Amino acid sequence: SSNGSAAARPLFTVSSPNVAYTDAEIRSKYTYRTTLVDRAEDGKYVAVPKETLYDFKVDRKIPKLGVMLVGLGGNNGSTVTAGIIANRRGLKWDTREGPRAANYYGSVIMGSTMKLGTDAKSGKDVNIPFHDVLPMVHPNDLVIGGWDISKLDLAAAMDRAQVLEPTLKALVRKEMAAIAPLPSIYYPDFIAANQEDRADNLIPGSKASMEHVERIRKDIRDFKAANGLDKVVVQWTANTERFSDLLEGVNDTAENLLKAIEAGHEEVSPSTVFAVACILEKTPFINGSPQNTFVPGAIQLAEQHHAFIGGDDFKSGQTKMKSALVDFLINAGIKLTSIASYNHLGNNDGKNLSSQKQFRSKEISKSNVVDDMVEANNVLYAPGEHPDHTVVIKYMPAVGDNKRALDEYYAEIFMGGHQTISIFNVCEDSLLASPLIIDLVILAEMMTRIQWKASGPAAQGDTDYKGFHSVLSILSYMLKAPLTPPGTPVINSLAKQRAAMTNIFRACVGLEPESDMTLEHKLF
Ligand code: NAI
Ligand code: DG6
Repeated sequence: SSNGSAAARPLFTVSSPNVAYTDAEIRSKYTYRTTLVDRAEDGKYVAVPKETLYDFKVDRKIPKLGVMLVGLGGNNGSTVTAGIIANRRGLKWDTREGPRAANYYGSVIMGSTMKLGTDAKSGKDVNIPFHDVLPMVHPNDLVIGGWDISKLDLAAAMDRAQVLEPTLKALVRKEMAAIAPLPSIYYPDFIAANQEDRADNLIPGSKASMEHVERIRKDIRDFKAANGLDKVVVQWTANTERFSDLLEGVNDTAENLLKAIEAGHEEVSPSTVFAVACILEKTPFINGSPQNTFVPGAIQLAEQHHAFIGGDDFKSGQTKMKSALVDFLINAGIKLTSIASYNHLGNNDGKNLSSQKQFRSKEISKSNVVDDMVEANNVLYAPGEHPDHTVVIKYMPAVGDNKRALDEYYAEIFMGGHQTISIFNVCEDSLLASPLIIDLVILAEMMTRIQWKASGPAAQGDTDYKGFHSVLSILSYMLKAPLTPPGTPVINSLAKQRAAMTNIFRACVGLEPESDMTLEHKLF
């Protein structure tokens, strides 16, 4: 097991008067440097550098962590579970292309590195695995469970998913067969009617109720106790639901939402009931689907309970490319004028999305992903101007989980010329989503162990450490429609999202943000 090893033997320590290590904690003093801008009456700007001092405190004890997936028996749920089992056991299997071995490719935490600094002797970059920057849980140590409205055990579920190689399935079959999803709540109006035939594992009741909330809370507590866990993170990877109507007096405040659940209001979705149960249980809850699970009342409830939430909608293939490519085009000064995004897929997700209301949820989350990049470039775009953007999804059973995504980016270049970029992206959807599920769990758990307080004049006498805001916008890199604390901006640019993650974690160990200035190689 990797449990505890990072705390005992970190790959690096920081030697600085601003950083202190104890067995239990890492404490750092960090100067956050920003720029405040004033606009004068003549339209000119005055930029003023600003420094804010923070103290960060990181709990070094790596907990025994459970992850409970809503939709455990789906393509993502069964694939990520088999993948973790295969990694834990270091499995190798045969394919028609030769032997393959378990890996965590596609996980930022497990598969990518960050620059720690410059080698004191050679001057070369020293890079470390992302996983080592803070004492994080290792995915091999996750205990997995969860709920599904379909009662198939995970061995049968992975057969139904048609994602993994038969040789790999044979190696994990026994362990997978021992995992059966807990019964779940099913309010038929929220997902496509074509899902009804798999709903055979249900908690009685077809509308929201406090009994449902309490049942889910008990499931979490029982799972924790049965597996001797310190903590649990819950993630929604169940079917995409339709949007809930936002109604005054129903889901606009925490109090009204709780009353609406008690009254069995028809606009409270299963995913919101799960979110409320997790918030009340102080268990981080992440929404991997596009629907508006986090109605204003749910966000307020999370804030009141200092519980962590994150969402929405895993950003796996087409959108991840989009949030990198559009960033590149617009920051290169190229005027993107339209994006046409088409895709077809044949898994159960595609089947559910063939229904209009569920497709609409996905269309919304896939469409708003370039707004901030466009708005930021006031040289290319006038206020309110934005590229045309269309999103099409078609259900094509034959291709199964092997999603095909075709994108055309059309841009205006120098002197009225045009650039057309056409992308054909083929991928096994669940093999892209599974590492994101892992990253989201590990990051969300890590955030439960980081505390901060203002230091210096900004502290204004407040000496208590506190957690980050309930809405974990640090998870944005993995999510298509990032949820941010109310009133704060949404960042879609993939590069900025990654920089936020790495630099916040670096700050926790007293390191400066990753800088690509490399003056040491330019000023000699
Ligand atoms: P899937 O349809 O194979 O799995 C969903 C599972 O949820 C099914 O087993 C279903 O029985 C279960 N379910 C439905 N309602 C439930 C409820 N109320 N409680 C418990 N279980 C329930 O879909 P897949 O491919 O695993 O995707 C899961 C979700 O993740 C979908 O909403 C999809 O849109 C979203 N997503 C997937 C991405 C990917 O790359 N695979 C990327 C972005 C989002
Ligand atoms: C087809 O759009 C089905 C969806 O569930 C996507 O596969 C999923 O949202 C991933 O989308 P993207 O845009 O991140 O590849």
